[in-house]
Amino acid sequence: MEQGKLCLIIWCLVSCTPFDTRGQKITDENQAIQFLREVSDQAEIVRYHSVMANWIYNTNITDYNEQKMLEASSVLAEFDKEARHNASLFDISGFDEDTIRQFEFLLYIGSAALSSEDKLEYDTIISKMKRTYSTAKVCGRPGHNPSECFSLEPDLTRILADSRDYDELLWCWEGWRDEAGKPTRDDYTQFVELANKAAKANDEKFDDFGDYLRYSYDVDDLQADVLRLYAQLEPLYKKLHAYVRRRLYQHYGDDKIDVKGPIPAHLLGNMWAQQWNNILDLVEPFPGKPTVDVTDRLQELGYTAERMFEISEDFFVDLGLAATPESFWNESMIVKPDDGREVVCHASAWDFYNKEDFRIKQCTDITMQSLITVHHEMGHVQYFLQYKDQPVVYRGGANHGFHEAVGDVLALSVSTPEHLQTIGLLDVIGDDEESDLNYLMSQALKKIVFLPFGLIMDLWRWDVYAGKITPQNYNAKWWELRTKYQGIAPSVPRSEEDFDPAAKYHTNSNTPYIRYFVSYIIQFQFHKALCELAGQGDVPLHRCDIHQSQAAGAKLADMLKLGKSKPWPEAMHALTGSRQMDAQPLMDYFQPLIDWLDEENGKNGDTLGWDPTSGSQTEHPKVNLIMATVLFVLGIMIYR
Ligand code: D0Z
Ligand code: ZN
Repeated sequence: MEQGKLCLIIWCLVSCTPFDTRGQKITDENQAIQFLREVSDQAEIVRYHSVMANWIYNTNITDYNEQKMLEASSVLAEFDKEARHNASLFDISGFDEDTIRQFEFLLYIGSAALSSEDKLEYDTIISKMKRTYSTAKVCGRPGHNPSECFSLEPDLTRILADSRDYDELLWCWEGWRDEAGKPTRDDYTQFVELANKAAKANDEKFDDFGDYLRYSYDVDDLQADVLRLYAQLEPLYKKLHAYVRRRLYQHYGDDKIDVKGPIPAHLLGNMWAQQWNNILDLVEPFPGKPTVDVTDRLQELGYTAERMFEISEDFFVDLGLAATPESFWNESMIVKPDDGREVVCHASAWDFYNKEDFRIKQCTDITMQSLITVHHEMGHVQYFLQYKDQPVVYRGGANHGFHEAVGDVLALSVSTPEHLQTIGLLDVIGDDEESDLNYLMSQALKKIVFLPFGLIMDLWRWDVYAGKITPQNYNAKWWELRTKYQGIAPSVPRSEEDFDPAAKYHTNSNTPYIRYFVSYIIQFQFHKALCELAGQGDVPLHRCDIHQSQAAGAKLADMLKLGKSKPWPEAMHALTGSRQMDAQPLMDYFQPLIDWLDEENGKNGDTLGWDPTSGSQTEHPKVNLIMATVLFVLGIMIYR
């Protein structure tokens, strides 16, 4: 739509809003409700145009499309600012709880609170970082044509997953960091300054941008909460870590793996070592059993991206949940284009805010991992569909972790060997204890392994926003966290020339990450509750499949329909009976594997944990300084 119409909307918001001429705040609640309704209707239109411009850019990266996207973003920011201003003309103190809640959401507008110049700079920097990441390619692969270049999706992802060649993996790992991480260091530094400015512009009470982002979780101290949860789960991670390290030692040898140290970061099957399921073949507890990874099978059967999305759609619909509209199937981009277009391949789900247009963009690969991602994205779309009739301020997850959990919860059922057999993706499944442990191992490599990574992404950023980590130690602090929590270390020297946090999409795209940590905890709470509703309360949690349970589907839909109209503990209570994040269901799910790991680690005489200094290639400025001094003194002594 024409800029003119958008301007009209904004102008109307300013001047059509009735206000008391004596400068007193408006106390009439009917007027307030009318105002909220108008803002929501107009927000639908302004947002639609901004999302559309974004979509066009993300599915066709060009300078022109970037320009259009930046323009639309600034129109949206002006709109949000006006809405906030007009909301402030009301005295909300005597209003109904729900009216107050809606007003409060209008007050916090993120980066839109910046001046229009700063906002443009902020958007431009993020767009530039995202573009660097999305168009990065690694060339010069040893033994290949020097002009042959590799993109993250699918090339580098596949190499990381499939190769077992130490040096080839390292080339891939280092090359990606050189191309996607390093170049955005200065942009990122500038971004942090503007982000902090935005936090202050929302409300002086925010110390910095991290403080602003944590606020949406509506708890006293989110960092303390997640650290407490992780402390409960860390023993599980360390057991798994020690076991995997032993198996890698057996495969790669003692010159590559130190059985008491951190694990080399490039050997775990994933570019960021955030999930290790791709090396299941190296670590499977009982190798002779039927496999639980259906990648080969999907390829043998000639599966397409469409077919994978249909599998997911069927699972949602069979629970009695909403079907995706026709336009979803026509307008989504579920295959990487081969017409020379550059696109943002990183998967995403889109709500166009007009109650009918919902899309997914994914460079779908024919693998089990990708099938899980399909379910993850379809979970977002299901949430969009369920809350579409809420006012715009309520169209979001009860908290961000809820939004991330929906698809993953369903995938917990879909991934069970029994279910995969039902839909023809596994021929034979073992129903003995050993097969069970193989399956639990593959799940642990996705779920338990993710926890420390899901935590450190924002531990690092929160400290950056707070000024506790500065550009002078960006990378050193990153590796400190990587080693402390994940027990991994780089196998090539890293320095402040590098910028490894930005070799991850969410850093360059400014997407917060603690939502995934939260999701990985609460999805097991949801799974447990749904399994009970599905009449599977007696089945071990890891074998439960809620397939076709109308009771489970209905209760889930009830929670999703709320959007963020109620505080998240209420939404959680309605489904699970609990008002808190709770790690217990996750621990129950994995209990048989944990027992087995105890036994196995005991047999191998392995001690848990790692010496953070052994095997690390990170530069230690203090050590360097001491070395330099020692050499200097020695030099003087010799000279004399
Ligand atoms: C474009 C959001 C979703 C709605 C938010 C509403 C969106 C993209 C992001 C993409 C994925 C890519 C792989 C799966 C999701 C992502 C993380 C963590 C993770 C999660 C599950 C999993 C493995 C890893 C990662 C997403 N819409 N408030 N976001 N996942 O902003 O409007 O599309 O990055 O199995 O590291 O890969 O959450 O879907 S939007
Ligand atoms: Zn997601």
